[in-house]
Amino acid sequence: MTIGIGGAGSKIAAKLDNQAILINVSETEMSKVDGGSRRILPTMFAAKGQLRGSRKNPQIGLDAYHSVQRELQELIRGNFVFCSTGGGTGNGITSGILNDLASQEDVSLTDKTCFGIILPYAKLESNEFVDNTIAFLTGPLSDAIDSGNTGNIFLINNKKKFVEKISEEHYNQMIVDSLNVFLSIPDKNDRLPLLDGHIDHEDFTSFMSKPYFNYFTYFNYNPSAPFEKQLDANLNDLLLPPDSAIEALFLVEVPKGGDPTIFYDILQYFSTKNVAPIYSVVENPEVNAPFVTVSLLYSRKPAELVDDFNHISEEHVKAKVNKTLNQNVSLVKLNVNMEDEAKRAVKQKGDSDDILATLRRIGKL
Ligand SMILES: Nc1nc2c(ncn2[C@@H]2O[C@H](COP(=O)(O)OP(=O)(O)OP(=O)(O)O)[C@@H](O)[C@H]2O)c(=O)[nH]1
Ligand SMILES: [Mg+2]
Repeated sequence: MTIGIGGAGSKIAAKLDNQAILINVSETEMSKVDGGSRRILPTMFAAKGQLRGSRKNPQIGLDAYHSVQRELQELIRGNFVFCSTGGGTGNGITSGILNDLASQEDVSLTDKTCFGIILPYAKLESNEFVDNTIAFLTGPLSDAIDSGNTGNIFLINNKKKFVEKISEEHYNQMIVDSLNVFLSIPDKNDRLPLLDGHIDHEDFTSFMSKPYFNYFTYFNYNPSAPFEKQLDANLNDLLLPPDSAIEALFLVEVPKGGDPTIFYDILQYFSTKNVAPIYSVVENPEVNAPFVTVSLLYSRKPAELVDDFNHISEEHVKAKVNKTLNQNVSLVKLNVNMEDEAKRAVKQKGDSDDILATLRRIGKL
């Protein structure tokens, strides 16, 4: 199930899933979204709030979160949440959800929540959107990821929308179409004749339950050309560009009677990156050429995340982003010494299971 929070989150969730639950503090904005099923209107305490939304103030969204906290904690389990980081509602309510996740004990694999997060294009959008985004990325999002309690995070980039002057409706459709290519992987494994490997629903859920950023792309694959070049040439510019992969998953669809061995070169590529992907090869009579869908999971520290966000902005915005960053947070470069970290864990908790848990939490296992 899909949950959409705030303006952007609701519009995208409703397009992705006709059973989506939509959440907005603004009745007016909510009434303009078609589709989805249930709608939740958290209670606002500020006068006139119910009509006007959070007015780009995440604190108002966060306050409203408390009126639906219990219900949302249940609803998000094992589901997919969409929000933008620029406004007040999606940012504020999702910050509440992430703060709660960060303070929970371990969340089980099937209860993990994935997040689709829409980032503003700073060059052409307001300062508040930029400030709110930085506070969100470096605060609640990073804390929740560090706790290991989130599933995959998809960072959706609005740059293309503004640069190519694409209508909101069309851009949302592009995002949803793209997500559907990735999300259809387990169904294709169910439905189509399998030629090699296998990705079943459990494998897919397990991949989606890891607290990393998910970047995926897909393209017609030419088996006689290097995979790496094709991966670079077919960047999915609806998402933030990836960093080096920690884990990967890919599906190769070959035409009827196609060569089922072309995936070995892709495995070879990942082996040079020290990644052992899960994969499968299916025969799809609807494709005319081999088609590959590939997903990379990667990790980012808060400062690097803001840096990524910087890269989608233009030069003159970077100064603005840096200024905000200096005012808001002091970021220490994390140099984790494994031995110190392990000793600290022993001192605190006193048994080796905890050390392993700690190493897992800091992403070293
Ligand atoms: N891709 C996409 N981006 C959107 C859409 N609507 C808003 N945005 C972006 O989302 C950010 C604004 O956030 P909204 O989701 O409108 O704000 P909100 O969460 O409803 O919060 P408030 O309106 O401030 O209460 C900006 O960066 C917009 O460019 C949409 O339909 N699609
Ligand atoms: Mg709104």
